[in-house]
Amino acid sequence: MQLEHIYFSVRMRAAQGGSHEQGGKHISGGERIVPYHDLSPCMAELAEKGLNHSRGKPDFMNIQFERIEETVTYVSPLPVGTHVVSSVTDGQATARSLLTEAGIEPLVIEKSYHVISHLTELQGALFIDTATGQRLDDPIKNGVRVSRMDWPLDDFSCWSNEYQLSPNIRMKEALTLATKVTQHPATIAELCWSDDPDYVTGYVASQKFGYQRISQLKELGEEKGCRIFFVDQSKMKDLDAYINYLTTQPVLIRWKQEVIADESRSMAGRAAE
Ligand code: PML
Ligand code: MG
Repeated sequence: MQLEHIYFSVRMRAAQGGSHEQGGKHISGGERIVPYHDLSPCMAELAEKGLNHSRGKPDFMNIQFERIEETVTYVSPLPVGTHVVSSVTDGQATARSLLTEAGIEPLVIEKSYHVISHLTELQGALFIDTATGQRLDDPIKNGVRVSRMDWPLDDFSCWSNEYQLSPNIRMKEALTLATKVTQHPATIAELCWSDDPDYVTGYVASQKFGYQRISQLKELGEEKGCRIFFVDQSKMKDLDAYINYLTTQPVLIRWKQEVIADESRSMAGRAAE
């Protein structure tokens, strides 16, 4: 087999007090898509990520890889905007106004905040129906974990350099996920902030306005995170098909290609002058 054309999905999850299935506390997770020759460094990086985490030291870790059979889709990263706010209250007001701009009814937004206020822990994403404000994913399962997405570091570094953004790996991972999730027409918006106690920046993402970072969405030290997908059920075949897209469709973010395409377009334009 020609290994250089084959991609592997690599996943890590770490917990404390036993595995996630045994009710352990979620510490860290990671998702990568790499060719065969990068499997070893990739697994070492993911192990390091899980072993040194602000949520605590894990006593359970699972790292697995599997060959991807599905065709990989290449997607440009969502455009990024930043809102610097002076308090959590301001940040949450900004989040609510962005969700409204994405087309979510205020009552649905309030219902979603009500749902998250009653959660103790969420490992994956929670789905809120944009028509009713009701939770759509199975509450027993503690959220749906989006899988099979990555943004190769060299391409991300060129992108962050071009936009003069600090090459923050956490943003790379979150923007990768948000780009994959909002590619699906049923995802009207995503609202997220971290479960890491030392990280207070969060975001609202949507195809309408891209990835809008908000500098503070929770208090420092808070370990309760949030990831909500606002979904329009009329734009999906059924919930299983939507979950199948989120968990199995491999998506790689690629920005440079866009530049190359733009450059060749402008060169073609110049040649035509
Ligand atoms: C996470 O840590 O899981 C989510 C991080 C969200 C914000 C990332 C950013 O800085 O843009
Ligand atoms: Mg986290």
